[in-house]
Amino acid sequence: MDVKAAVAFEAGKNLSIETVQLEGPKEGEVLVEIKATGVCHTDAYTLSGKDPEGLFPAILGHEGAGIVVEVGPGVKSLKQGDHVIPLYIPECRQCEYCLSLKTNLCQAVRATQGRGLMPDGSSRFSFDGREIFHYMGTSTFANYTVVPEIALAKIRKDAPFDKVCYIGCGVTTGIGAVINTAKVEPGSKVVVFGLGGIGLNVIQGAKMVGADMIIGVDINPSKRELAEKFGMTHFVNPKEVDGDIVACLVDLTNGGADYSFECIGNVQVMRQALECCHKGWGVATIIGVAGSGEEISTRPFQLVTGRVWKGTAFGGARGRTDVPKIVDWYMEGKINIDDLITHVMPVEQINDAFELMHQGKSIRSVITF
Ligand code: NAD
Ligand code: AHE
Ligand code: ZN
Repeated sequence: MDVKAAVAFEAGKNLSIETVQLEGPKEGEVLVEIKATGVCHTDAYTLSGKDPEGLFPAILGHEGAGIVVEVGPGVKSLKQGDHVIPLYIPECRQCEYCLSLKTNLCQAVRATQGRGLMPDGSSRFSFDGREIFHYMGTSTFANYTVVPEIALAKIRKDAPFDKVCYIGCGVTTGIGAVINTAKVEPGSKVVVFGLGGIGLNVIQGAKMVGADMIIGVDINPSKRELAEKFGMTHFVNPKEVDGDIVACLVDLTNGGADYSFECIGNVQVMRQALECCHKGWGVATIIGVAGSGEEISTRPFQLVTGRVWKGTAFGGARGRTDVPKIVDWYMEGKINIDDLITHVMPVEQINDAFELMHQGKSIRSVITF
């Protein structure tokens, strides 16, 4: 079938709106009509050429929501008309990783997904007879996409697509990092580096679990107001700190953070996130994604003396199980998504969404089809 898609032909170039061809779903696959998709910084990261797994030409996008149009042979858990959120981390409930209950990193289709292909090793997308790669197994920058059954969370039908698409990445990543990965306790002192689409959801999660002090750190002072609305109690702009930012944060927390979160993708800040933690118990959770070849470093003494560095993908959430529950939280008014969606635009304007992100003017832009 013909599909409207924003195609990334080359790293560093604007996306191009094209009519591409999409083959129907094969064994275990599902054709989904994408109704809305968010634009996450990770899409920009891959488009920039810094992602070692970045492939071109590709259809990016991993924060979508839509409706099942057709199911392939063998699909049992979904039917035409179901509302779904595609998952860049599937949940097969059968692999060693799923069965361990120690991680959400289902590996059932990870190898082919990382090569921009469906589990059978081929692509469903093409343009002028040339193969186009899938992205993160989701490719939501198209009005139709094909996704493995295990990579779809079925959600309630009354949830608005242009809001709950954000649960496909940013909301779940931020709130999940607090609840599932760091397991922040009530009364904690929390430092959040980067107050964008992820960091504000970390703040929202920290407030939900009853953190006492929630310090937001960002070089863009315009992020302050919204962060305060979501529960930030103190704001630190590193550009306005005289001297060392780590010393400033240790001082402000009276000994260090119980929990810190890096939501930028900057390896120097990842070090600050660890070193601002409290001696003996502080835990720094890395959420940001850093470019190919970049590395983190610290004095091992930081770890010897009890600080912990950990990381999280999709907030440790098991998508098919957890995403429908987070959609319920939104529908019940327990979490705020609306105020984080600062821009909504048709797919024809998708490059503006990337521009707004780079200029620090948006939190989340949502693309509608
Ligand atoms: P964003 O662009 O919306 O937000 C980034 C924020 O960081 C901005 O407010 C910016 O002003 C701030 N910032 C930049 N440099 C800074 C610095 N040196 N010190 C302090 N603040 C600084 O991006 P986002 O969509 O929130 O994504 C954030 C990061 O999280 C990206 O690296 C993205 O790839 C990653 N991410 C990871 C996961 C995961 O599962 N681990 C999921 C989603 C996004
Ligand atoms: N291809 C990248 C990996 C980037 C990465 O870490 N992605 C996160 C999700 S970011 C969503 O916005 C993730 O889920 N990681 C686990 C995984 O298996 O990819 C690189 O740097 O190589
Ligand atoms: Zn994302």
